[in-house]
Amino acid sequence: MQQSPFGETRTRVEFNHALVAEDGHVVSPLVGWNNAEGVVLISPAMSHGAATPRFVQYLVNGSEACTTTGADAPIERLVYVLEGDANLDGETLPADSFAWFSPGDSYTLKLPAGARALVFEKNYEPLDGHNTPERVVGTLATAPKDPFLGDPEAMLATLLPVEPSFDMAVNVFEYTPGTTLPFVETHVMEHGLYMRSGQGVYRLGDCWYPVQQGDTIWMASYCPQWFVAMGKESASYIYYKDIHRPLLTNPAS
Ligand code: UGY
Ligand code: MN
Repeated sequence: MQQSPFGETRTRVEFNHALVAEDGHVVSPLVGWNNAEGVVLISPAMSHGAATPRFVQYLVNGSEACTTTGADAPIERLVYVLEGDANLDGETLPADSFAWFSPGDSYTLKLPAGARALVFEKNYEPLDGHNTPERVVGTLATAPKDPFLGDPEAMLATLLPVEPSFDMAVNVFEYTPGTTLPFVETHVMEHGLYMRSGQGVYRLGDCWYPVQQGDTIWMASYCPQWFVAMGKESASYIYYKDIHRPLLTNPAS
Protein backbone atom coordinates (compact mmCIF):
# COMPACT_ATOMS: atom_id res chain seq x y z
CA MET A 1 0.00 0.00 0.00
CA GLN A 2 1.17 3.53 -0.82
CA GLN A 3 2.23 5.25 2.41
CA SER A 4 2.17 8.99 2.96
CA PRO A 5 5.70 10.43 3.12
CA PHE A 6 4.42 13.17 5.47
CA GLY A 7 2.62 11.03 8.09
CA GLU A 8 -0.85 11.85 6.79
CA THR A 9 -3.88 9.59 7.07
CA ARG A 10 -7.66 9.91 6.75
CA THR A 11 -8.02 7.95 10.01
CA ARG A 12 -9.81 9.82 12.80
CA VAL A 13 -10.93 8.61 16.23
CA GLU A 14 -13.40 11.00 17.82
CA PHE A 15 -15.63 10.67 20.90
CA ASN A 16 -18.72 9.55 18.95
CA HIS A 17 -17.32 8.20 15.67
CA ALA A 18 -14.18 6.86 14.05
CA LEU A 19 -12.86 6.39 10.53
CA VAL A 20 -10.13 3.77 10.22
CA ALA A 21 -8.39 3.81 6.85
CA GLU A 22 -6.49 0.76 5.59
CA ASP A 23 -3.13 2.56 5.75
CA GLY A 24 -3.26 2.40 9.56
CA HIS A 25 -4.06 -1.30 9.91
CA VAL A 26 -1.85 -3.18 12.35
CA VAL A 27 -2.06 -6.96 12.21
CA SER A 28 -2.23 -8.93 15.47
CA PRO A 29 -3.16 -12.44 16.68
CA LEU A 30 -6.89 -12.84 17.30
CA VAL A 31 -8.50 -14.16 20.48
CA GLY A 32 -10.98 -16.95 19.68
CA TRP A 33 -9.11 -18.04 16.54
CA ASN A 34 -6.19 -20.44 15.99
CA ASN A 35 -3.19 -19.45 13.89
CA ALA A 36 -5.05 -16.34 12.79
CA GLU A 37 -3.88 -12.85 12.13
CA GLY A 38 -6.20 -9.97 11.65
CA VAL A 39 -7.00 -6.37 12.39
CA VAL A 40 -9.30 -5.30 15.22
CA LEU A 41 -11.14 -2.39 13.63
CA ILE A 42 -13.66 -1.47 16.35
CA SER A 43 -13.77 -2.53 20.01
CA PRO A 44 -14.69 -1.11 23.44
CA ALA A 45 -11.03 -0.04 23.71
CA MET A 46 -11.83 2.65 21.12
CA SER A 47 -13.65 4.73 23.73
CA HIS A 48 -12.40 8.31 23.99
CA GLY A 49 -14.56 9.56 26.79
CA ALA A 50 -18.33 9.54 26.58
CA ALA A 51 -19.17 6.84 24.03
CA THR A 52 -17.87 3.26 24.04
CA PRO A 53 -18.52 0.69 21.28
CA ARG A 54 -20.69 -2.17 22.59
CA PHE A 55 -19.47 -4.63 19.94
CA VAL A 56 -16.34 -5.76 18.16
CA GLN A 57 -15.57 -5.65 14.43
CA TYR A 58 -12.43 -7.23 12.99
CA LEU A 59 -10.83 -8.56 9.83
CA VAL A 60 -9.31 -12.04 9.64
CA ASN A 61 -6.60 -12.77 7.07
CA GLY A 62 -6.65 -16.46 6.13
CA SER A 63 -3.65 -18.81 6.37
CA GLU A 64 -3.18 -22.56 5.97
CA ALA A 65 -3.85 -23.38 9.64
CA CYS A 66 -6.34 -20.61 10.40
CA THR A 67 -9.41 -22.03 12.16
CA THR A 68 -11.95 -21.18 14.81
CA THR A 69 -14.21 -23.50 16.77
CA GLY A 70 -16.52 -20.79 18.06
CA ALA A 71 -16.75 -17.92 20.51
CA ASP A 72 -17.56 -18.47 24.19
CA ALA A 73 -21.08 -17.68 25.36
CA PRO A 74 -22.57 -15.08 25.60
CA ILE A 75 -20.78 -13.92 22.42
CA GLU A 76 -22.74 -14.12 19.17
CA ARG A 77 -20.70 -13.88 16.00
CA LEU A 78 -21.36 -13.06 12.34
CA VAL A 79 -18.63 -13.99 9.84
CA TYR A 80 -18.90 -12.46 6.36
CA VAL A 81 -16.48 -13.81 3.72
CA LEU A 82 -14.97 -10.85 1.84
CA GLU A 83 -12.56 -12.78 -0.41
CA GLY A 84 -11.76 -16.39 -1.23
CA ASP A 85 -13.48 -19.49 0.12
CA ALA A 86 -13.99 -20.31 3.80
CA ASN A 87 -15.05 -23.76 4.92
CA LEU A 88 -17.67 -24.35 7.59
CA ASP A 89 -17.95 -27.92 8.90
CA GLY A 90 -16.92 -29.25 5.49
CA GLU A 91 -19.13 -26.93 3.40
CA THR A 92 -17.69 -24.13 1.28
CA LEU A 93 -18.60 -20.58 2.25
CA PRO A 94 -17.65 -18.56 -0.85
CA ALA A 95 -17.03 -14.82 -1.04
CA ASP A 96 -20.14 -12.81 -0.15
CA SER A 97 -21.63 -15.57 1.96
CA PHE A 98 -21.94 -15.41 5.73
CA ALA A 99 -22.74 -17.36 8.87
CA TRP A 100 -24.28 -16.09 12.10
CA PHE A 101 -23.51 -18.18 15.16
CA SER A 102 -25.54 -18.10 18.33
CA PRO A 103 -23.69 -17.81 21.65
CA GLY A 104 -21.78 -20.98 22.52
CA ASP A 105 -22.33 -22.59 19.09
CA SER A 106 -19.40 -24.88 18.22
CA TYR A 107 -18.16 -25.58 14.71
CA THR A 108 -15.01 -25.73 12.64
CA LEU A 109 -14.52 -22.75 10.39
CA LYS A 110 -11.37 -22.69 8.27
CA LEU A 111 -10.09 -19.60 6.51
CA PRO A 112 -7.31 -20.64 4.11
CA ALA A 113 -4.56 -18.44 2.68
CA GLY A 114 -5.96 -15.87 0.28
CA ALA A 115 -9.34 -15.75 2.03
CA ARG A 116 -10.43 -12.78 4.15
CA ALA A 117 -13.39 -12.38 6.45
CA LEU A 118 -15.09 -9.58 8.35
CA VAL A 119 -16.44 -10.48 11.79
CA PHE A 120 -18.94 -8.76 14.08
CA GLU A 121 -19.34 -9.94 17.68
CA LYS A 122 -21.40 -8.80 20.63
CA ASN A 123 -22.73 -10.25 23.86
CA TYR A 124 -26.12 -11.76 23.03
CA GLU A 125 -28.94 -10.42 25.16
CA PRO A 126 -31.77 -12.93 25.68
CA LEU A 127 -35.32 -11.58 25.43
CA ASP A 128 -38.16 -12.88 27.61
CA GLY A 129 -40.60 -14.97 25.58
CA HIS A 130 -38.19 -15.56 22.68
CA ASN A 131 -35.81 -18.44 22.07
CA THR A 132 -32.21 -17.73 21.15
CA PRO A 133 -32.03 -18.23 17.37
CA GLU A 134 -30.22 -21.13 15.72
CA ARG A 135 -27.28 -20.70 13.34
CA VAL A 136 -28.04 -18.82 10.09
CA VAL A 137 -26.00 -19.42 6.93
CA GLY A 138 -26.71 -17.41 3.78
CA THR A 139 -25.44 -15.37 0.88
CA LEU A 140 -25.71 -11.73 -0.08
CA ALA A 141 -27.12 -12.77 -3.47
CA THR A 142 -30.12 -14.52 -1.89
CA ALA A 143 -30.73 -12.09 1.01
CA PRO A 144 -33.94 -10.00 0.89
CA LYS A 145 -33.27 -6.65 -0.83
CA ASP A 146 -35.47 -3.58 -0.89
CA PRO A 147 -35.20 0.02 -2.06
CA PHE A 148 -34.30 2.06 1.03
CA LEU A 149 -37.28 4.28 1.89
CA GLY A 150 -38.56 3.71 -1.64
CA ASP A 151 -35.36 4.71 -3.49
CA PRO A 152 -34.31 1.97 -5.97
CA GLU A 153 -30.89 3.68 -6.31
CA ALA A 154 -30.18 2.77 -2.66
CA MET A 155 -30.75 -0.95 -2.23
CA LEU A 156 -30.67 -2.44 1.27
CA ALA A 157 -30.07 -6.16 1.80
CA THR A 158 -30.84 -7.62 5.24
CA LEU A 159 -28.67 -10.66 5.98
CA LEU A 160 -30.39 -11.74 9.22
CA PRO A 161 -34.10 -12.32 9.90
CA VAL A 162 -35.74 -9.17 11.24
CA GLU A 163 -37.21 -10.77 14.37
CA PRO A 164 -37.10 -9.80 18.05
CA SER A 165 -35.04 -12.90 18.90
CA PHE A 166 -32.13 -11.28 17.01
CA ASP A 167 -30.49 -8.41 18.87
CA MET A 168 -28.21 -7.48 15.97
CA ALA A 169 -28.76 -6.68 12.31
CA VAL A 170 -26.14 -6.85 9.59
CA ASN A 171 -27.14 -5.21 6.32
CA VAL A 172 -25.50 -4.42 2.99
CA PHE A 173 -26.25 -1.08 1.35
CA GLU A 174 -25.52 -0.43 -2.34
CA TYR A 175 -25.82 3.10 -3.78
CA THR A 176 -25.50 4.18 -7.40
CA PRO A 177 -23.12 7.18 -7.82
CA GLY A 178 -24.83 10.41 -6.75
CA THR A 179 -27.30 8.66 -4.45
CA THR A 180 -27.50 9.73 -0.80
CA LEU A 181 -28.90 8.56 2.49
CA PRO A 182 -32.14 10.54 2.23
CA PHE A 183 -31.61 12.54 5.44
CA VAL A 184 -29.13 12.95 8.27
CA GLU A 185 -29.96 10.03 10.54
CA THR A 186 -29.65 10.43 14.31
CA HIS A 187 -30.60 7.29 16.21
CA VAL A 188 -30.09 5.19 19.31
CA MET A 189 -28.56 2.23 17.45
CA GLU A 190 -24.80 2.24 16.91
CA HIS A 191 -23.11 1.08 13.71
CA GLY A 192 -19.93 -0.65 12.62
CA LEU A 193 -19.41 -0.25 8.88
CA TYR A 194 -16.96 -1.60 6.30
CA MET A 195 -16.74 -0.17 2.77
CA ARG A 196 -16.92 -3.11 0.33
CA SER A 197 -16.58 -1.08 -2.85
CA GLY A 198 -16.69 2.38 -4.35
CA GLN A 199 -16.28 5.73 -2.68
CA GLY A 200 -18.19 8.69 -1.37
CA VAL A 201 -18.42 11.18 1.45
CA TYR A 202 -19.62 10.22 4.93
CA ARG A 203 -20.94 12.83 7.32
CA LEU A 204 -20.26 11.84 10.94
CA GLY A 205 -21.29 14.42 13.54
CA ASP A 206 -20.13 17.76 12.13
CA CYS A 207 -17.35 16.30 9.96
CA TRP A 208 -17.49 15.23 6.30
CA TYR A 209 -15.01 12.49 5.37
CA PRO A 210 -13.98 11.17 1.94
CA VAL A 211 -14.30 7.37 2.21
CA GLN A 212 -13.41 4.47 -0.08
CA GLN A 213 -13.24 0.70 -0.34
CA GLY A 214 -11.45 -0.82 2.68
CA ASP A 215 -12.47 1.93 5.15
CA THR A 216 -14.09 1.20 8.51
CA ILE A 217 -16.47 3.53 10.35
CA TRP A 218 -17.78 3.41 13.90
CA MET A 219 -20.87 5.49 14.64
CA ALA A 220 -21.86 5.74 18.30
CA SER A 221 -25.51 6.01 19.35
CA TYR A 222 -26.91 9.40 18.30
CA CYS A 223 -23.98 10.24 16.01
CA PRO A 224 -25.60 12.21 13.15
CA GLN A 225 -24.81 10.37 9.90
CA TRP A 226 -25.28 10.84 6.16
CA PHE A 227 -23.65 9.47 3.01
CA VAL A 228 -23.35 10.37 -0.66
CA ALA A 229 -21.92 7.88 -3.18
CA MET A 230 -19.48 9.41 -5.67
CA GLY A 231 -17.28 8.31 -8.57
CA LYS A 232 -18.08 6.00 -11.47
CA GLU A 233 -19.02 2.75 -9.69
CA SER A 234 -21.61 1.84 -7.10
CA ALA A 235 -20.60 2.28 -3.49
CA SER A 236 -21.42 -0.57 -1.14
CA TYR A 237 -20.99 -1.03 2.58
CA ILE A 238 -21.80 -3.75 5.07
CA TYR A 239 -22.85 -2.55 8.50
CA TYR A 240 -23.89 -3.75 11.95
CA LYS A 241 -26.56 -2.28 14.20
CA ASP A 242 -28.01 -3.28 17.56
CA ILE A 243 -31.79 -3.72 17.61
CA HIS A 244 -34.83 -5.06 19.44
CA ARG A 245 -33.82 -4.73 23.08
CA PRO A 246 -35.45 -2.77 25.93
CA LEU A 247 -34.11 0.76 26.23
CA LEU A 248 -33.80 0.96 29.98
CA THR A 249 -31.83 -2.29 30.44
CA ASN A 250 -29.67 -1.71 27.35
CA PRO A 251 -28.79 1.74 26.04
CA ALA A 252 -29.64 0.66 22.47
CA SER A 253 -32.68 -1.06 21.04
O1 UGY B 1 -29.88 1.21 9.25
C1 UGY B 1 -29.47 2.35 9.31
O2 UGY B 1 -29.60 3.04 10.32
C2 UGY B 1 -28.75 2.95 8.08
N1 UGY B 1 -29.71 3.64 7.26
N2 UGY B 1 -27.67 3.84 8.50
C3 UGY B 1 -26.59 4.12 7.70
O3 UGY B 1 -26.49 3.62 6.57
N3 UGY B 1 -25.68 4.96 8.21
MN1 MN C 1 -28.04 4.56 10.56
